[in-house]
Amino acid sequence: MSTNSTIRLTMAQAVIQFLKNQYTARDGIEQRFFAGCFGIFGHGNVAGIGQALHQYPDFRYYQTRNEQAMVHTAVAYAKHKNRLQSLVCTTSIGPGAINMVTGAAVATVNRIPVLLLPGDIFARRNVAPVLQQLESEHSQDISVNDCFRPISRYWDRINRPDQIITALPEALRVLTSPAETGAVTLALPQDVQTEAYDYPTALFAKRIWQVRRNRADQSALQEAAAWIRAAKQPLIIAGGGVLYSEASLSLREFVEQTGIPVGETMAGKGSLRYDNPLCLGAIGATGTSAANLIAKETDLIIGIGTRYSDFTTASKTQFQNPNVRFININVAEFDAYKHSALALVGDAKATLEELLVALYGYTNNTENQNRARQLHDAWESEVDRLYAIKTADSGLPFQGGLIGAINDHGDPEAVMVCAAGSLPGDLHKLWRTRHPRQYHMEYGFSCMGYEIAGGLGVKMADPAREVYVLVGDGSYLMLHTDLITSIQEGYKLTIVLMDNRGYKSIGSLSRAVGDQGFGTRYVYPKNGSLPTDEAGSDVEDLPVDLVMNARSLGAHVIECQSYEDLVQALKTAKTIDRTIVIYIRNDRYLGVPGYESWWDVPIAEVSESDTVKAAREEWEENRVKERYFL
Ligand SMILES: Cc1ncc(C[n+]2csc(CCOP(=O)(O)OP(=O)(O)O)c2C)c(N)n1
Ligand SMILES: [Mg+2]
Repeated sequence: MSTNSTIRLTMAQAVIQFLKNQYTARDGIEQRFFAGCFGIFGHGNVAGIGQALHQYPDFRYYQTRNEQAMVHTAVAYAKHKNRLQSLVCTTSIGPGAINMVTGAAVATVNRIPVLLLPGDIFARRNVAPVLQQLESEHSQDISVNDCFRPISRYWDRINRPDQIITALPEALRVLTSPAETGAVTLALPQDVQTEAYDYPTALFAKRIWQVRRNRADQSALQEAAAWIRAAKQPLIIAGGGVLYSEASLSLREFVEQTGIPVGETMAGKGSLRYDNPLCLGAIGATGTSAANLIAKETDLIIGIGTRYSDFTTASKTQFQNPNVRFININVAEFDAYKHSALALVGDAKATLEELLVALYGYTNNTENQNRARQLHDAWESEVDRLYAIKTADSGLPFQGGLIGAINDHGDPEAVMVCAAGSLPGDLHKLWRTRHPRQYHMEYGFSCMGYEIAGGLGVKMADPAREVYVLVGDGSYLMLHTDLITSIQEGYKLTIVLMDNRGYKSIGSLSRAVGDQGFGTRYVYPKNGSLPTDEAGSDVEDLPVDLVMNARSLGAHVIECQSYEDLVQALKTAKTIDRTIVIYIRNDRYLGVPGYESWWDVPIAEVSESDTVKAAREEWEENRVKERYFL
């Protein structure tokens, strides 16, 4: 083939041909980057990307029921693949396109690669306004797809077919960059998708994007080693970067050799096995007593692959040692420099291994190690205590106990998927993580509705594992319809649906801010207003039947009343080969407590309510503990 040979394709055909030939490689292991394309067709893509997908069946097309859901599926797929593989999402224009906005933010906030191809209004303009077009009196260069700009790591609108020749490689550079990745949006005008162009054949050659393990600067590494040697009580915070970098074994070795204990963020949970004696488990607002007590005292935090969200830092109150300082290992300079840290800008695995060499002969003192081990053991007893509580005073099952049932009786090699509600906090504390891929929590955006769609993405990424989706009734009601896709494509999910008739999480938060759970119960209004928790059981439940709902979508459904029923249902689930929904009601009020931590949710400064006034006073006392790390 001559170097200047060309091939005549529509822009959409060229996009799919290009995407088919993109690969990533890390540590010599190569994989196709895109496993296919999810989508819903409308006039904005059916004749363009839709036609191209039909023409190239080797680039698999998947249906979804909801555009937001398919982006969750793509995010979960890419997260489970440690960002080395992903999925593409195509939509029509207008509402179909911006239904992806929430999913795009999930991707970008969590730093997960997904490629979004929303259809766009005619570049040619003569027939405007087209169906679903947002008109603007001050510019014709505006469409609803501009909403994707702030939530995309790369955004482009392709107004001529030849523009993809430079746009697609940029899109892939960003998607495969561990430091820059997130949602990438290429808005594809409906007319341009169908226009033909003589594309250079070289555009469609196989491309391998090397995901390099960049190293930190040598002098920074030596300085970090000196800081660690000088520290009185160092603590590691393991974030999602540990998992994406596949650094768990290197972290274990680092911990075994240095004796420095580890707290885990929501994204980093599973970095160490729960029973490693120096694994202190969850850290921060949803953390364990073990991690949080040491976090209060530590004078040196080694943050690995963490963004330091307010849940991790307990709204900047968790680290109370006046001399505390930070060493941050991170691929992204932005995160590495947080909290005035000594920045080790580099890959977690490579940097940890080099730091360990620089620390030759060092070990954390025995007193620190013993204290960490004792706190670890005490925490495990606390988990045992909570796992043993099967029912609340109401007679309904207790969520903490139900989590124990799934952890004890579910498949230990399975993946647990969750995102929002009261479950994430309980799971962060209580879930005993046995392998690095087991705890799949979307807590960067904590987006209700991620659970089932995300579970599908995980199952597609790792079909050999059982996938347990833990979902509250609120999240389920918001977005559950891709349960159908899991059945259509034969990807079995075991969905445990925890029904507490509303928002247990926000109900409890509402009571804590003095508002009696207002607006968080699924009940009929009474005297013109929605009853609060003060109404107790004097309420009328809504006639919603989630069991029938799940069954109507094709799921195998088991309804449970008790802890024992759930254990039995989990056993049955293993023998069923299609998506199964295990439905269980549970108590709204009995919660897993907090441990040595706080979260800043500001309370009304003036109010007529005594409970709000009291909550404000308590808030003011805690607020003063918030620190700057300068
Ligand atoms: C899309 C979205 N909307 C609103 C919220 C705020 N929010 C967080 S948890 C929650 C309630 C979740 O209810 P449910 O799924 O039943 O879980 P529960 O709190 O009862 O455990 C709400 C409304 C959110 N996280 N995501
Ligand atoms: Mg609920």
